[in-house]
Amino acid sequence: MAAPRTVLLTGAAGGVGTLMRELLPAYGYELRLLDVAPVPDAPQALTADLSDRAALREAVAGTDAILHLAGISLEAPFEEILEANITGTYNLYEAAREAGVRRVVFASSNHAVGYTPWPRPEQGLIPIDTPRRPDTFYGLSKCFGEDLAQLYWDRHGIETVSIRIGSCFPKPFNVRMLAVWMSPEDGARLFHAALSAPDVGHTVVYGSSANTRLVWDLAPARALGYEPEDDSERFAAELVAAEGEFDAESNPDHAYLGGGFVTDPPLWANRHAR
Ligand code: NAI
Ligand code: 15L
Repeated sequence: MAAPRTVLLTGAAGGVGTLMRELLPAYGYELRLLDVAPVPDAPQALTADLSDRAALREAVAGTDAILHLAGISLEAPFEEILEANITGTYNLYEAAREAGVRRVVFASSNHAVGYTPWPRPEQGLIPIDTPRRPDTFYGLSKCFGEDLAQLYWDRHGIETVSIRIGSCFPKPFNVRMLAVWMSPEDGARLFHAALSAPDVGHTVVYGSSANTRLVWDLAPARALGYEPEDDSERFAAELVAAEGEFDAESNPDHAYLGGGFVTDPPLWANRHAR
């Protein structure tokens, strides 16, 4: 596959979308933007819902690849997740199939495997083929997205890299995130690798920086050519001072990979809305 140039960025108004609008053009991409919300300072962006199939057909026409970030990014009632994340992702793949788009990068999430117990040091890193254990309807929708990607590769030859993103924000904001944080710059490196690596079929990877406290295997991401340069450890002293050390034995928020999504997803959703 020739390196993609024109990339449809869905979810362009969101947190990661805003960061990638700034960072990805330096890799040579021309971004076409789509979001149900207006994208600030981007009058050319398409304002459309993932339920609008005609708008998706227009959005994908002439693009080389899709970076699919749009959707509900926290826990929500099942009907809302169904419409935005499940049916919406299906609609987008159908538009890609009809238009002949050959590569998708799908923003999956650690919450597809959120019920994985936090590994003790002697257990080693969580492998990419660990059984899926979604922690929420949100995590379940990411499992669906990964399976949809597999189907569209096997049946239609559309390649996807599904990235189980940890926490992609300018800074980690709790001690759990010290393990799973992906700096925006490493996020751009990983999205670029996922967009440009040859012959990915459907590949699932974890997405984070090379954190000192890493709990999962970054080898599948590195195999795409991803070379992370950041480590969350520079934020550790401040976060540990505020919150205490990470404690998988006695803090229920630290018992599973999915953190607070496992213990209290509605509370997490509210607390996290920012
Ligand atoms: P966000 O909530 O800030 O942005 C999502 C964007 O999608 C919003 O701008 C929203 O308007 C748009 N959107 C929602 N429903 C839509 C629909 N039906 N049609 C069109 N647009 C719609 O989320 P964030 O943090 O930017 O995450 C981006 C993607 O990465 C999401 O799919 C999320 O699940 C995934 N992800 C993010 C992580 C993170 O740490 N930020 C971690 C793991 C996964
Ligand atoms: C996610 O999937 C969410 O979209 C994001 O907002 C973070 O909460 C992240 O996971 C996380 O686990 O920290």
